Amino acid sequence: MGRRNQSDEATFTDNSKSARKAKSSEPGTYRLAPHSKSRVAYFHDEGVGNYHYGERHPMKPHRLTLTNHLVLKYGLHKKLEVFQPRRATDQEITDFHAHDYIDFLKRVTPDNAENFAKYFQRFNVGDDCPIFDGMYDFCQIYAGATIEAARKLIAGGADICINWSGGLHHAKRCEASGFCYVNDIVLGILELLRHFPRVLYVDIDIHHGDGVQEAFYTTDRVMTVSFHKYNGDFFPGTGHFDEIGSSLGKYYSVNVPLRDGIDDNSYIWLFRQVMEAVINTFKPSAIVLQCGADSLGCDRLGCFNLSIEAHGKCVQFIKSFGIPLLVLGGGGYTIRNVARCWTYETSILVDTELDNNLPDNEYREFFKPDYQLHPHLSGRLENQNDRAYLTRLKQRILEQLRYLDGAPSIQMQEIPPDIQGFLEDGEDEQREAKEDSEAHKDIRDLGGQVEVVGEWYEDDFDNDGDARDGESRGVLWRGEPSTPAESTDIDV
Ligand code: V1D
Ligand code: CA
Repeated sequence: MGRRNQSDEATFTDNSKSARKAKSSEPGTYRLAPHSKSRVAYFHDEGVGNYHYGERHPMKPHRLTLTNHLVLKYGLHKKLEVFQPRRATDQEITDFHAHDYIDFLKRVTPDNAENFAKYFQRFNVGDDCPIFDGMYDFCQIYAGATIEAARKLIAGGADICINWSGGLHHAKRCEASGFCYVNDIVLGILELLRHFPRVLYVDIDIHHGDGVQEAFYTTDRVMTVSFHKYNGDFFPGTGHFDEIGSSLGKYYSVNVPLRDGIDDNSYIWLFRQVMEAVINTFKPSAIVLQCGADSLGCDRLGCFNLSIEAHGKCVQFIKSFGIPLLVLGGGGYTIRNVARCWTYETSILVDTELDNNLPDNEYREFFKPDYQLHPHLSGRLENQNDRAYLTRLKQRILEQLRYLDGAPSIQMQEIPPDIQGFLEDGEDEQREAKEDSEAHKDIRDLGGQVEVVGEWYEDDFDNDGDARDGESRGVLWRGEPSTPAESTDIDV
């Protein structure tokens, strides 16, 4: 593309050295030779872009049609193995979600909604998560694609799998949230855990990846890292730096809280510093990357200043480690830029340069007036993340990772096949025993106060003064009924 400049090169180089370093003979751990081309599988359902959340709602599934259209018009399909995914079954979806919640999602429609009104609050449907025609079909489509993509990686059928319709990171076990109903990411990671000892989740959506963090808050087999805007108020209100995980999962949640207007160089620098350290410490055997495009400049809901090129460099950096990779969509509300961004990232994943002039296409009017792949998106907002803030943030994260390095739970050797099942009985017991012994430290015993590491409270990272809800974190979902009310059947 010829858009790279020298300062980019200086701040953000390819990571093939790390890829070589990361070579391992551990089962379920593959590394691509640094310079070989990846085999990339692309999961797209032709109908997924036809669902509508509602006229005034910012989430527009049509962006998926636009993205796929550009991918095809650029000829990228020739470098991809393209799959029409099958829908997720109820059984697959209830591997994470509560039966009564899924029963509700299946049965409620705009026409019968009034009969279900008493459940709206409980399952958090309403303005953010409206009931729309085909809502559950939509969920089955995007979740089915993520599950199939995870299975493709497990089978060794691809090095990288892409599902731009997935990445709905806010959905909880028994509750919709932030435009998300079914958490395909959690379902995909659960699938990956059947085979891969450790899964890293990375989230570059401008919103905190709360649903995924919460689902894996108490396990050391999944590390979650979210970069997001945080001021204690911005949706979903979580993602403070000191949310680090608990029990076996302590130190395995990493939060990178950012202020408005972060620019390309700052973001890329921080992303690279943090992710290189995370990957070298945690040594994931698979990576799931949520590529929410609301972190771009000029997003309808976002307030960062990133260009499409910078967003793509994060994808490039993760790819450069050569670890099996599942790439997902997420937020993104200026849909012409979402389509540009995810098309560009598809090209990065297949190592192909694209002309900055968009090819002729039926949706050309969406891309006026410039008709380019890389419109100018930055400079709209002042960068409120100064160098001192970013440097301290980086240091604190590296300190957290050092705790993880010394933690007895992070044994990097092979996990014997017979204990690879996720949260099987033995692990449950082990966790409970550890929880008992650490009960005095548990956030739930601190009346909503969050456990601190070292002295990290007394500075920049304690500037919100909010009372976070400790109850909502560290949730376990298997074999553990929630409240009696949540485990009753739906009755209309
Ligand atoms: F502006 C709107 C118009 C109609 C309906 C909803 C919105 C809207 C904008 N921002 N809703 C929000 C956020 N919700 C609130 C609520 C007000 N409170 C009481 C809560 O601020 C939700 C933003 C969701 C972002 C979703 C996501 O981008 O992270 C995403 N990732 O993957 C899929 C979606
Ligand atoms: Ca995020």
